[in-house]
Amino acid sequence: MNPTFPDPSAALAAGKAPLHLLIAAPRGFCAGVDRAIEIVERAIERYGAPVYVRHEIVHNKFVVDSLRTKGAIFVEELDQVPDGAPVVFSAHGVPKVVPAEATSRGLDWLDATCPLVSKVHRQAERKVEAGKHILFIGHRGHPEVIGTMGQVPEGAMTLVETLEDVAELAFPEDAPLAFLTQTTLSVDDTAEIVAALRARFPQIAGPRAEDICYATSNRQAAVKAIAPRCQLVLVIGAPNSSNSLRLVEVAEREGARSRLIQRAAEIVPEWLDGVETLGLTAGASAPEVLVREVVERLREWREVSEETIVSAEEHMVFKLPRQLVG
Ligand code: 0O3
Ligand code: SF4
Repeated sequence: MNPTFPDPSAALAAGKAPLHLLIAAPRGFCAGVDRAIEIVERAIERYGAPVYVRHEIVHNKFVVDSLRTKGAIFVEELDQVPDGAPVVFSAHGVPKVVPAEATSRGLDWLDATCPLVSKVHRQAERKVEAGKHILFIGHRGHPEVIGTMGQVPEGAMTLVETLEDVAELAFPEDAPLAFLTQTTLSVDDTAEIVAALRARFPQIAGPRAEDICYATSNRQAAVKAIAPRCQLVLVIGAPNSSNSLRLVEVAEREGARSRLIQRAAEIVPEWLDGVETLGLTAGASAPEVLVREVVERLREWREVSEETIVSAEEHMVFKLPRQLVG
């Protein structure tokens, strides 16, 4: 809260037109990202550098680069980890074969999979044990999707990305089906896909509550709260960050132009032409320091007033793996 409104006449005298910022809250780091980064930092303290990390710990270059300077080495596959080196699995989760292989090689491994992603993994196993075939709503090729599909035997899960995919499913109406979802999807798109699944397969079993996590839902709702008042919404996040990409879509559906940026330097000054109210948010993997960097950049061009619009409070904290406690 605490909006600071500059004196418009002073701003105009300085040759800078006023720009009002609506900053979404909640934004930025979620509990799963906080935990994943802390796991890497503590692993470096515990084992000494280097500590290997399989895949970007979270999808943010700034975070990855800072951990690299502390002694993390990022690789894509376990076979890039030398024998005897400690390795951390990223927040997005890994197929079951990955920890199994790490164990068989005698590696010290730590799992930074977000507990909310792990919860979906366990649901997948349980549904398959109960004889269900799973329809998994998610984005093909995303590491969380690869990780979740890798919890069950091949052929036990079918990926559904769109309404068209639902229409093309060849299962009989009474097939023993269940659905699960990726944690970082669009709340609105997913609701439509789930409704289409329920219409085609009335007996389909679903999770009791949405698998889309609290942080994803809250960040999308926070964008909905600001975007209708903005001509432009900037989302700080990486192009491979699913949850950040969804925030751009939400802003655009609410009628604002929206751009995904990784750093302040990517802002094109012309984007601000005609913009009086600018929305600002950050994906779950983007640190707050980058939000401040953007605000400072905007201040170089315009007289900026800031207003934070809080649409929810978050108090979630996840426990660290027991190997790192005590
Ligand atoms: O899954 P997504 O691409 O949004 O991942 P990010 O950007 O690293 O954000 C953290 C979310 C996550 C680890 C999976 O839920
Ligand atoms: Fe966990 Fe949600 Fe954050 Fe993903 S976005 S790491 S599921 S809290």
